[in-house]
Amino acid sequence: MQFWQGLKPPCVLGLLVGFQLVFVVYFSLGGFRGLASVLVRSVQPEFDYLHPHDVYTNLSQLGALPSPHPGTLWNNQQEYCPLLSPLLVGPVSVRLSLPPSLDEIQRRNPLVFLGGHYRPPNCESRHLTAIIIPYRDRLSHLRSLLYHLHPFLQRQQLHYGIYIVHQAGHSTFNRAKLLNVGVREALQDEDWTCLFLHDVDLLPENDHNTYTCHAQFPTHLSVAMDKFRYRLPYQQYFGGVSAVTPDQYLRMNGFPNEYWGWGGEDDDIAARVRLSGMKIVRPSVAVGHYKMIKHHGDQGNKENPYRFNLLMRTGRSWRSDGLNSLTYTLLSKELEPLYTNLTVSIGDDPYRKA
Ligand code: UD2
Ligand code: MN
Repeated sequence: MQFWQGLKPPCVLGLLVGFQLVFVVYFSLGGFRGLASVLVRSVQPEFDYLHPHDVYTNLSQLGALPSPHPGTLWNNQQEYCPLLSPLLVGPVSVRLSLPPSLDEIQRRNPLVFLGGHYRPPNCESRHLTAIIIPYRDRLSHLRSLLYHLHPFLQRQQLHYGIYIVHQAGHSTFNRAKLLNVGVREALQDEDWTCLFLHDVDLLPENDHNTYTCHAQFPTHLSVAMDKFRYRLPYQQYFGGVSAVTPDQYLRMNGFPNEYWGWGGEDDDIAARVRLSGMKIVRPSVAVGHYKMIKHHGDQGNKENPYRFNLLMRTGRSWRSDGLNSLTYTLLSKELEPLYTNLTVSIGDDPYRKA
């Protein structure tokens, strides 16, 4: 006998209505995914993005500390900085228009020394992070980023340096190749333990999103951007801001050199992570908030029409196209007050129509 044969009609009706209710609730929560996200959200940290702090909060404390010269250590036996910086404030406000002048930014950051380097004045940082920014002709974005990033990184008590890799000339832009150049040049300066690959137009909104590396796996940090309504656009997405250790970088043979123009290179890098036996790790969506300064496409960075063909080849080409096939000419290296400027000639797009 089936169990419902023993039930009276009102009970059967009650059961049916009950099931219906469960389904309505289930779908209104967006099925399993929605339900999971509701449950997961409750254990993630909550941040109040409606009331952000000024991005220079807590920095006067650093300036007030006696330091013989900005950027030099008090003594050679300093203690390590705490695991979690006591200076963090969570969400910070982002200034998207009218960035201050470079002189003004320099005045606001008295402890940053030549080349855009910084070390905490009162403790030894646990992390040595190089920020590498592929760049051409985006001065107002660069000023916004420098104004925002210097105090942001100082509050995280990092030993850091900012590198602008400036593509000389007017040939098609090549973001991934510039990143390769930046890594190679930065590692000649210091034994950086973490290499950040950073778009010039992305401003982090939460200083708990620390600019440090995962010991085993490459990290993707810009997981929740205003332009994608604060969601990850797709699972393998690796664009915007990401980070690798020098070991991870070597293991994946760096980045491709063959992507000229907009698009595809970030997916190629994500594929290299997988092909070299690693995976992508990410901070939580609650922490990885970014704002992108609005912009149009650049003259010399048109959509790369070959990107899908190139992506199909990555499985075969990643071992031969990358760090081990990189060629370029360093035209100049200038230690500016807020960053190191590397001007490089990286050659020409072979497919560019004359
Ligand atoms: C997306 C990705 C970016 C990259 C790109 C495709 C996000 C937030 N970012 O950016 O990481 O994968 O697609 O190539 O999804 N740049 C210059 N001058 C130029 C052209 C580019 O400085 O003339 C630099 C600059 O650092 C810029 C970056 O290259 O942020 C990426 O170029 P984009 O901002 O034009 O492309 P976008 O926003 O679609
Ligand atoms: Mn952009």
